[in-house]
Amino acid sequence: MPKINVAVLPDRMPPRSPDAPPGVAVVIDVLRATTMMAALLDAGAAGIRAVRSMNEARSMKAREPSVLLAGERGGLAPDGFDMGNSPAGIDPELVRGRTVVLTTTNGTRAVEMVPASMPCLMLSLTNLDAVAERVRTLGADTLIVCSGTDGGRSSEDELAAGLLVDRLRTWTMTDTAEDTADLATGSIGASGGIEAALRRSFHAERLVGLGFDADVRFCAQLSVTRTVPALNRRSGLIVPG
Ligand code: 3SL
Repeated sequence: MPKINVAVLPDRMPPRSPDAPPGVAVVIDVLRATTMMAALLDAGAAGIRAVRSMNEARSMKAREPSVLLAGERGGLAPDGFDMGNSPAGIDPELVRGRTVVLTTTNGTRAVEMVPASMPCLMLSLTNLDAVAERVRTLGADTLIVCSGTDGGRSSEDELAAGLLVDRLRTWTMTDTAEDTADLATGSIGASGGIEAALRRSFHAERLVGLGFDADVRFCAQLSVTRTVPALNRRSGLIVPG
């Protein structure tokens, strides 16, 4: 059976030996970057370029003015950006057919930190079952990478990670993967549902405080899309996989 592991933060990814088979990485930033990626593709975006810095994003726009700039710092759209990081606020008229350059504090950083040899898929609660099916079909050792929040662990990322592991219980699980699955199912039971569990996170409270309650509700939806954003290593674009 393939092995499933969870890195609770990007810098806790286990070291890889150069001759190891590539496996698959699944990056999660439930609030809100990977949910945003699936929602942008669902709204018709041609592709997403995930970059770590705002400078990088702005120079891409300078080189290629047709791209849209999206993202956040401190949860809010940076000056001059076409949109923030709000999946509930996407304007399909604006994004249809366009390439979106996305930069966020934690999620796009996590994508960049995945070793270039690994195929990379994006998980959110909204596409959980679609990603689980994809991973099962690929049948390769899988590393789930939680983006975390400002260097600390994120309960909402670990919730989604645990639900993915829970769907792959027949696989060989590392101790971290098994603990994550048990904690996720336990926390949903104790909270009375996924949205309630998500709302208990520090990050959800912060977003609600910034006026993004609709995003928290959006991000809490379970398996409402079949879109599996995947990083195309040749073009550098995240597209439906
Ligand atoms: O840090 C990130 O990648 C963001 O998703 C955080 S926020 O929810 O948009 O503030």
